[in-house]
Amino acid sequence: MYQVTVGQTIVTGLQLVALCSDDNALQCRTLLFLALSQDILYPFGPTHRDLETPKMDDGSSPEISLLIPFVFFTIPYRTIYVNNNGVISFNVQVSQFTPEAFPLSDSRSFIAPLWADVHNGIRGDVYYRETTEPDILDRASQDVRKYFKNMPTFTATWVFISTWHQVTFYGGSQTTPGRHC
Ligand SMILES: [Ca+2]
Repeated sequence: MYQVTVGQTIVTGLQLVALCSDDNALQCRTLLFLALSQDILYPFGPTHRDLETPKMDDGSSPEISLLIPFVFFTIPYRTIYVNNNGVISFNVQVSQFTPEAFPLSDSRSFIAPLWADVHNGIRGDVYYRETTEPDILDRASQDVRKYFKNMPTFTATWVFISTWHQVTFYGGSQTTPGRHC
C-alpha cells in the first residue's frame, strides 16, 4: 500500500475488521487498523487459513458468500468482494483506482478503508477470511466495547478480516512503498 505517514510514524500495514452481533437485532460494525508491525493486527495470512485475492493490478476476489448477512446502512448483504484497490464492496467488484467523494453518483455501496491504486502484482498481499473462532470473537467484542462507548455489551458472533499487507502502488516496485502521502 501507499506508505502513510502519521506524525513521524510510517505505517505499512492496514486491516479492516468487520464484525456483527446477533444478541438482539443483528448489528454490525467495522474497525480499521493502521499498523507499524503485525503485532497490532488481528492474526492473518496463510497460516490462519486466509484466502488471497489475485496478485494483479485492480483485481478482486471472487464473490464471497457470507455465513450471515452483513448489515451495512440497514441493508443486509449476503455476499461481498475484497478488491485490491482497498475497497470492500457489495453486489459488484470495484476495479476503479481513483477514489471519489461519497456518496457516489452511481449509488454503489462499499467500505473504503484504503481506496487507492494498489498493485499487489508487484508487491504485497491482500488477504481475507471470515471466522467465528472464539479467540477472535473475544478480541473483537473487546475492541467494539472499547471504541464504541455506546455498545458496552457488544458480543461479536461473526468477524470478517481483510488485510492489505505490504502492498505497493501502481508504478511501485519490489522495494517500494517509498512514496509518502
Ligand atoms: Ca491498482
